[in-house]
Amino acid sequence: MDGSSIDVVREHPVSNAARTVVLVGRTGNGKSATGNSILGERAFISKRSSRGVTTTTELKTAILRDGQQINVVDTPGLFDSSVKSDVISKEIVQCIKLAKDGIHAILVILSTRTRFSQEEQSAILGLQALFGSKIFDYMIAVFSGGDELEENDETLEDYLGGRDCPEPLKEILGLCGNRCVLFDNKTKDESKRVEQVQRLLSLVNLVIAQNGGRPYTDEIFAEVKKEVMKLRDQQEDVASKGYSKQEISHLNEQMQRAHDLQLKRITEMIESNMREKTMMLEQKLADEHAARLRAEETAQKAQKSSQDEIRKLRGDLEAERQRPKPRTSRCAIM
Ligand SMILES: Nc1nc2c(ncn2[C@@H]2O[C@H](COP(=O)(O)OP(=O)(O)OP(=O)(O)O)[C@@H](O)[C@H]2O)c(=O)[nH]1
Ligand SMILES: [Mg+2]
Repeated sequence: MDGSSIDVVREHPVSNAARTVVLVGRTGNGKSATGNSILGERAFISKRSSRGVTTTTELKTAILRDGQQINVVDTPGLFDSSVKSDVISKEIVQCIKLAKDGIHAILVILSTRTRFSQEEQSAILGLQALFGSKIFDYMIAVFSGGDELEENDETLEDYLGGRDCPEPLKEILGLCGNRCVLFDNKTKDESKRVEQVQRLLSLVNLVIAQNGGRPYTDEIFAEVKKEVMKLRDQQEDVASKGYSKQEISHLNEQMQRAHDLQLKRITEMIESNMREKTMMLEQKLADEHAARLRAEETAQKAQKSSQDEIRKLRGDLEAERQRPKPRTSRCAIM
């Protein structure tokens, strides 16, 4: 952390209430492995596979050595282009339900073992389209594969390549306030694992401080939360009214059905919202791509025409050189 970041944390001391982080990113980037590193146990299934391993959003909790509670929400590779929007919206609702006290940080898991792809860029921009630019204030980029970088004696800075960092990745990191951290999820060295988690938690604390202690929330979050609270209140109410067991079970069933219907409505709302925003985003990226191609074509044409010109000049020069020179007539001196 730089000096100014330390100042932010000093000026806004954060409470030691539980931290909730959500892991997002392309399938196979190491979301579940990073979740396990944070929790210090094999809580999520993480393995090499040709297809998505995590299929549903899950929450696991651990109490760290210093007593800090950490809730980790692991998600499937939701923003891969093959995933349908109804699945994404269902998992988003599930994620909000699980992170019931709000999300303190969104960990975007990137892998140093694969290239940053356009698909990843549009996925992150898709999150922005759905939840607004405020989402970036909560994002931290976590690069997995620290062990492989170390094998090559490389640091994260070397990997990112300073000025040579690909423009789309640079842009995304900039939007995340350049908060990034490297994780080696394969390490057997417990002190290294703890140190990585501490570095990440410092960034989470920075995010919390910079957001005035407020976890991430928006309209969709508020709606889901309202429904979850409503169901809980109704269930408590029924339980306190002295109904028979059978009546309670019948009423609970009815309330659960109404609750499910409401969540389905919210899910459909997210889905249609997402479809619309995705289409707009795809159009924007396609327009940018077409503009880039046009610019390249113009540059190529300009290059070709100047090459043609040079070739012609050379030809003229050569022709001039080859032309027989008129003999200079000698003057006869009489
Ligand atoms: N060498 C190395 N391998 C890693 C690291 N992190 C994850 N992996 C490997 O990457 C593969 C995929 O990891 P997962 O944690 O299952 O990835 P995921 O993002 O959860 O994948 P899905 O659940 O399919 O979305 C596994 O074989 C992990 O062991 C790391 O830091 N170093
Ligand atoms: Mg996984």
